[in-house]
Amino acid sequence: MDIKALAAYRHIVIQCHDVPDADAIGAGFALQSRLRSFGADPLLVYGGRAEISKPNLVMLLDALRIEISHVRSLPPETELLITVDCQRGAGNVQDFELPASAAVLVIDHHRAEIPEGQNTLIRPALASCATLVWDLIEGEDFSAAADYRVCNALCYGLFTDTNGFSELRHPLDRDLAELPYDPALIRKLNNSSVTKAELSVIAGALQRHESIENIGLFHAEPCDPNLLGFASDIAKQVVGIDSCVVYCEQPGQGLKLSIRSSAREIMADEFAAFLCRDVGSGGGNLEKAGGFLNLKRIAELASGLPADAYLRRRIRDYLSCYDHIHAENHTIDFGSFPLFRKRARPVGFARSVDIFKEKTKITVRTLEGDVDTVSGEDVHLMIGILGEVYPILREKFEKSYAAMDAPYAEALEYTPAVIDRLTGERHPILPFARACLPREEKLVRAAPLEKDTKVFGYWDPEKYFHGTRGDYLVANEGDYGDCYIVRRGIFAESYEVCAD
Ligand SMILES: [Mn+2]
Repeated sequence: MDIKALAAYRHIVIQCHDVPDADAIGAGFALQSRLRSFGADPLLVYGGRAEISKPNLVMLLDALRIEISHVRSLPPETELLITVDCQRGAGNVQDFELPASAAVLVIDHHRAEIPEGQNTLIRPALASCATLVWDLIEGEDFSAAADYRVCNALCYGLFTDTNGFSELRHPLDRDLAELPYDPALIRKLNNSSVTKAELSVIAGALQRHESIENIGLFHAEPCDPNLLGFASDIAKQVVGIDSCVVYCEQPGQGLKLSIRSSAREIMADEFAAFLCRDVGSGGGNLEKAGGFLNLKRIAELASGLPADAYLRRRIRDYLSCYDHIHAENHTIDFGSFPLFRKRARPVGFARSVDIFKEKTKITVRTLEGDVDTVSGEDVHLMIGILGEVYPILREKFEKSYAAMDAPYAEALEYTPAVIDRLTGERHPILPFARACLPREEKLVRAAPLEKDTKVFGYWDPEKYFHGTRGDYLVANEGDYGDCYIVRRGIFAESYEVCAD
């Protein structure tokens, strides 16, 4: 999406969803600022019944001098309407009348609710719309980091959509969270988010609870989703509750969930994704997650069942559906499973010293998290088949892989980058990457799962592998204790049957 080309429209309106939150405001304001840098002068507006009244948002508008108008109609001369953090046509954004000739653009990070096409940019993998807008506006001649107002508007948007940066999902979210925002401002806004009336909502939620085995379920009055996070942070500390779900209705739309986990057997992000599967979306990290269950989709899937009953049923399903396998102590007869060979597929690698001067402190930003190391002749960077990056010692690399002459040219979901820790600059790896092939043949025993399963491996004391029926339970030939789960699609692509 070319922002400069958009700036050629004369009358642009940027519309946030009704009852705008910090993410909608921040994303809208950043986009407005960038369009202004190209000479356009977009209006920033929202519709709906209520005017912005949350104390932190009023402070935000004031502190960053953001001009946003609560409107009843759009100017008749509007040529381009951009909805941010929402999708024109969806229920949470007022459907204003527009001239037939006007163009419409949708920029959002929620699950698509309207047909996607040329005029939609919808990326649900991102935790905030601020992240998406930041990715759009950052360029050679514009740096959000250099603009106090834009930088803080974006970071606060991400902050509030990720429960204070604790539910960052995508590497881009983590990149944005590192912009030089004003910590005093964010702290002040963050500590002005609850009114006295809302304090009663939190107290009410904590009082109305039930236990489903070791999971606590708490019901809040309809409220701002951030309040759910406050309540769940308290609820998870109760002895005997391994995981908690705090939810409230968003009238006419669905249930908003906040989830916490304090047990190894439940990863909050996986639990959230399970609860929301097929009827919404959920995600987060090991300990904290959030989710949304869409009323319409629940009605399609389980007609007649009230949404809260559906949620209870999913929680019970979660507790009963998994087989647990502990790698160090299982009785599975892997020897009777068919033998497979891992297909040799080229992966990528780059010499760290091709990208950085020797002894530069670097952070390798992977899909899973950050790894710190130092560049040198002995450190290579590997790029796996999913675009995951990790450092490897050259000696180990040479033992395990044969470098090829070809450049590495896989299409990846995420452009892998490595960060210079001193300057904060991101350096892409792909221009330096070459292909290589694993030297050793890897043999495994594998069979499709008959039941949803969690495998607690011995390499990672915190996380587990989880799979559903049809995914593969795999153990390395020669060490059946080293077992794990591989998704069916990846298994079919990566392994071939081997005649024993
Ligand atoms: Mn948002």
